[in-house]
Amino acid sequence: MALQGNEHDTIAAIATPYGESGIGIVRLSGPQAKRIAERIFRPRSGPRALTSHHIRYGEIVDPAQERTIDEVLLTFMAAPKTYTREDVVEINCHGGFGVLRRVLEVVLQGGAREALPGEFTKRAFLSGRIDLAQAEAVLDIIQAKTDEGLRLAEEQLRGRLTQEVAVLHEELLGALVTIEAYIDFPEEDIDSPSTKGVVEVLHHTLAQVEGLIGAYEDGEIYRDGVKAAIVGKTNVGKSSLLNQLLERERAIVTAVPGTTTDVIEEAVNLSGVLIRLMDMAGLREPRNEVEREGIRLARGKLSEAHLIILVVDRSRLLDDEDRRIFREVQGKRTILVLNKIDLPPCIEAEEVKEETGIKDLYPLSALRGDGIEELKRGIVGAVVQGGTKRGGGDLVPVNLRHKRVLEKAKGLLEEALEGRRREIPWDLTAIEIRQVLNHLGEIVGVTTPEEVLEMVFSRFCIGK
Ligand SMILES: Nc1nc2c(ncn2[C@@H]2O[C@H](COP(=O)(O)OP(=O)(O)OP(=O)(O)O)[C@@H](O)[C@H]2O)c(=O)[nH]1
Ligand SMILES: [Mg+2]
Repeated sequence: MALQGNEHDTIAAIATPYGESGIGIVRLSGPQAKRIAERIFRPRSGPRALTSHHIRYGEIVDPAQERTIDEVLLTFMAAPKTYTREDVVEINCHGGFGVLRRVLEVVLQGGAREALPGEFTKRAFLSGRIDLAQAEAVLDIIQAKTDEGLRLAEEQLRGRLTQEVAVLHEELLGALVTIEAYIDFPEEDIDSPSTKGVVEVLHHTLAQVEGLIGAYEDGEIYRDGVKAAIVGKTNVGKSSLLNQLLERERAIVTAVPGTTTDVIEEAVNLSGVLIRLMDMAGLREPRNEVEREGIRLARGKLSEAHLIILVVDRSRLLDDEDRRIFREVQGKRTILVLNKIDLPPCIEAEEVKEETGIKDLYPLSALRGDGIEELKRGIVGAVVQGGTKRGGGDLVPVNLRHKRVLEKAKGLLEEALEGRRREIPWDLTAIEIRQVLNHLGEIVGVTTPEEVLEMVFSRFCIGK
């Protein structure tokens, strides 16, 4: 299997990105790390033998030819106080691909093998230093694109989700022990488990699991950004608005209705939240094949958007095309933009609020930029307020893998509750609770199947 390798091997990899940079790092982990390093490292002064957690200055040489490869800083860190809990060596070289490749080569010739993607972190997991949810957090930290995404990942690395899951695990286990004692030793006169007590635990666990599933959706917003679709009929200024929000001329703007046909997606960071803006064709009865296709695409994007930015042209009367769009976005989280306030008004804000039922309204001029800052704040507000069921400061990091596992747990908890209502035999309830416990264990990696581990770690880059 791709990720298995022998866990007693000493692994090595270039841990920094390929390309030119100030420094680049070759990293080793495993029982041979120190021996290999001492073989290829010539300190400028002091003994050849390396001491733990000291940085040494010297050269890496190819021992076969006694040729210097690079001038480096080398750190040896003895197990167990290391990232992997094994002996680790980090060699800080000059950051050129050629240099790093040569250093890695002599390390490999010395007896290490090339690390697989995520293998360092997998070792940290296998050695018990971090659990699976924390290992995933490492990846999220590397991939975080916004401050909020980073905050969430760091929360997870500190074990936030693990703690929440541990509490649920313990409560359920308590219920299971009571039930099993009753099933296993009926002759010992143990009281029948109180249905009420067990049902309470099941209800409470179900509510918590549902809360965590909700937290996934909130977290997704911070992790992957919010998809915001700019919607309206043609010529209302959607592309002009996109350009204003991006502060550059990304989309073509003309006075011809039907200018935009493709979907244009661009991300902008608003107060730490990544907003993925989508500008698209104006929604109307298509005039030709190109527009028909554009509108079909636009409708698809509209349905996947977390937030709709509905644009209305204030300098024109509302018509059937506007109204059809109002109906189309109904039920979605929408904020309203009243554009072209630099022109004489034809409609009142109140009128549009009433027709759309949307209170969140921003008058602006996408031509001149008036009102754009207010809209930016409004977008962030709509996302954060509408998104976080548990309150902004209390996000729990839940990823898609956790969510899938939690959904299985949820289904089983509902079945178990239904079973108690119908007063089925206790051993069936016990089986369901045991399955829920297994699923909760999967989140932190106690009962995680090997394929899942492989999937998690293969998403990492080599060298992490
Ligand atoms: N006066 C004024 N004109 C604007 C404003 N916003 C956009 N326009 C003009 O309205 C016309 C259409 O703007 P676009 O941004 O292309 O509108 P759109 O909604 O993307 O149009 P389609 O792509 O055709 O659906 C252009 O001539 C813009 O300059 C505004 O706030 N004030
Ligand atoms: Mg356009």
